[in-house]
Amino acid sequence: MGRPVSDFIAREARFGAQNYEPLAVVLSRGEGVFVWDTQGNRYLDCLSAYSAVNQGHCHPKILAAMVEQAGKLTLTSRAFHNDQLAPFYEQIAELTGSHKILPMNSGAEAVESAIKSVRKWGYEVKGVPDGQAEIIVCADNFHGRTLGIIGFSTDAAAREHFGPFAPGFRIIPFGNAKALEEAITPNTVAFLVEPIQGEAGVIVPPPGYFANVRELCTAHDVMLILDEIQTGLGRTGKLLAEQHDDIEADVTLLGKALSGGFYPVSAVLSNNAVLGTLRPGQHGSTFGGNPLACAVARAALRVLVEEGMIENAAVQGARFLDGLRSIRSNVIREVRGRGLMLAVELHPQAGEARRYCQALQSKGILAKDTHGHTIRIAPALVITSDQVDWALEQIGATLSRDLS
Ligand code: IF1
Repeated sequence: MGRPVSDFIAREARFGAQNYEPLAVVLSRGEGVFVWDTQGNRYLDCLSAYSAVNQGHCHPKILAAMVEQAGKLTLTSRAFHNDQLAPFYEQIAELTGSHKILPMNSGAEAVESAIKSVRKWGYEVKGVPDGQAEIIVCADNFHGRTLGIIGFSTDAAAREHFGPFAPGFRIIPFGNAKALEEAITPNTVAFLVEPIQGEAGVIVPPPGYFANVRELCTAHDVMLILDEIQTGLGRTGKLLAEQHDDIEADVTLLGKALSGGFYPVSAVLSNNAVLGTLRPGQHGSTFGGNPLACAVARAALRVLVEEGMIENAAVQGARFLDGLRSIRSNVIREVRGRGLMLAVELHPQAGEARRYCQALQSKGILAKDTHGHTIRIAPALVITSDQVDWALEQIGATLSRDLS
């Protein structure tokens, strides 16, 4: 038995900025799909750190790579070369077919870096007049927390009293190709979009949407930037979510699971044209591309592929989705998702989804509510059939009761 949970929570509250409202659980250990709290209770983690631990908590091979590299060389800055960067580039290029790679740290930094790069491409290659570049984004987007990004958020909580914001963004509805066509102007340099909107509540666009988007972007010489920070690296049952639609983005953003949750590692991937416009001194990061990050990311990518996690996400995701859809409950409004990126939306009159997450916690499942009425379910991609079935039993038992 460790210290009481309330002790950690009260001490956090005393000094910490109150920008989160976590469930009342204090975790101290993780392994695979499971985490344990300070009291020794085990939970099936159905959030996976917002899909950063796709490979499962504390994957032994990623851990070994991290420990080995940490004892050799961790950070050189990009003022010098390091021996881990080239193999990191080669591995991503081989896996994804991309031609140029820019390593950063957080997801938001990858998004910011892509915005800078497509603007530069717009001015120097497409011929947009300087200062006039426009980027189209979607309503209910989530791309991170930096000033540039929140400026084009439509979520009041994310934006309110953080302005003024940068101009140059146009907001259209998600899943509507006609709206994209109408929003494109000669100054449009890019369309930035999530393949499945995560924070919005796991919104899967209508079939054919991305094929249309790809055609429009090609026809108008607009760079298609897919933010695969959450959907990428196996989460939806494919390496990249774009593969479900048989398309290729011009710019792909990776983060989160690129390190398996050990370390913040993100990357911008592109064709030669977009990242090819960057010259020395125009962009950078102290930690981006450091040897520790590169070694961790290489191991994280290797186990994802070698251990069949992407295929497992497709198989177990289908099992989970079927199981959720067969739960008979008057509180469930809709079940959505692809692969192991799943969500259960509750009827507004069922009460707050958070209450159901608390009830799930008492049954040994950690999940996160979003937008009041939706429970997100995204376990690590190493989950087994038995674990899926067990989770379905607990979720079924919880949602068959009306907690309102
Ligand atoms: C938080 C959501 C998930 C992302 C996409 C970029 C980023 C994210 C598609 C930025 C980050 C996180 C951050 C987390 C909540 C969370 C989230 F609920 F907001 F939507 F995952 F579901 N693009 N998503 O989802 O990456 O800079 O954080 O590394 O607490 O803000 P980051």
